[in-house]
Amino acid sequence: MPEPSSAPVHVTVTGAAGQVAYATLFRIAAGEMLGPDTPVVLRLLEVEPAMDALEGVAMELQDGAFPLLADVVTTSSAETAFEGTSWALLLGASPRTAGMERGDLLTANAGLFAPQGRAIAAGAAADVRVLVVGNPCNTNCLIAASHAPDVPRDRWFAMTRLDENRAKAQLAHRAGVSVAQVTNTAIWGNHSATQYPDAAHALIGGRPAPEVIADDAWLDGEFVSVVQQRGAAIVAARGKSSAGSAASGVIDSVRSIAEGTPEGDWTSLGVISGGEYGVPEGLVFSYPVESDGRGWKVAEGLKHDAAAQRRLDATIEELVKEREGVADLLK
Ligand code: NAX
Repeated sequence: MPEPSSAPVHVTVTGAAGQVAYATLFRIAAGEMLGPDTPVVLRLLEVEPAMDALEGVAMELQDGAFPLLADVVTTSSAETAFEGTSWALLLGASPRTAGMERGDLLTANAGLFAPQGRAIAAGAAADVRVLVVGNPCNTNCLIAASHAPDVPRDRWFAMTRLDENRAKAQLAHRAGVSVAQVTNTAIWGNHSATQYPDAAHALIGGRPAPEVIADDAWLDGEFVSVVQQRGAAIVAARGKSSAGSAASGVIDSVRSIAEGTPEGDWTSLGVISGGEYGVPEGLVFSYPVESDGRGWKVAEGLKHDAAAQRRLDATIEELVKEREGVADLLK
């Protein structure tokens, strides 16, 4: 195989000894995320107690003998981790422990995402883009971005692509078609049980999903709740949260941002709202996003009926409350 010719792209992964990282790192090293011609340097951040485990991951990455993997940096310093990075994948987060209220979880994570935001602002590459996966990912993204005011607002993303992929898979299964036939599936709002998986605008083989599936009760009921509750269902079945499918969500998100979305289609991403669709400005809200690889915009002109608007209002309300809960921690 010829030597990759271009300069390596630095990719930071936090929570790098965690299970989502374990399912993601080898795919990045294999070129699935940035393509077969782009060498990468992986910059892996963990907390001090997880450094031994992280060394094991680094050894395995070495043993993969990936031609595109130019170097692996392991560190417990955010400054080192984000130095020169073009893609910051924030997978690490404080887990919710027994008896912890959602507010406590938000505060615990603020203590982690504020310094990471500052380190990104201080040391990342000029083209840095940040994808927050660690939960609660929308509000964690908001916190990190608020501590990095000089990093343009359109570089911050929270991951809802896994939810979109789940929704597509449900629609494909129900319609008895390949998932490749399902497009224009949007996740609106928070990556939580209030999210609105939108089948109304989805297309199956180019036709409206409600027309193809012809079962509004299923679309308004089971479809929405299965997607909203899928994370919990995986935990119940597997005893661990979704890691393999989350890794696919990470790879798909980055590729959609970097390579662009197909003509007429979009990807779901939490972005810093500019007020589109009546969402309060500044919330990190998941929208259908169209990318051309250089920039992106929220898909325009989608209409919501009253029931859909109620779902949107519920997820907006939850995100507003989350933002209020961390107001003291925002810059
Ligand atoms: P794990 O608990 O396996 O891994 C998390 C890792 O983060 C741990 O190794 C921990 O040491 C590390 N960490 C904690 N604080 C850190 C810090 N300050 N700096 C660097 N590393 C730190 O969790 P895993 O299953 O990998 O999930 C990672 C996160 O993704 C969780 O917050 C989870 O809730 C979230 N998820 C979000 C998804 C999404 O669609 N947005 C789906 C997958 C996943 O559940």
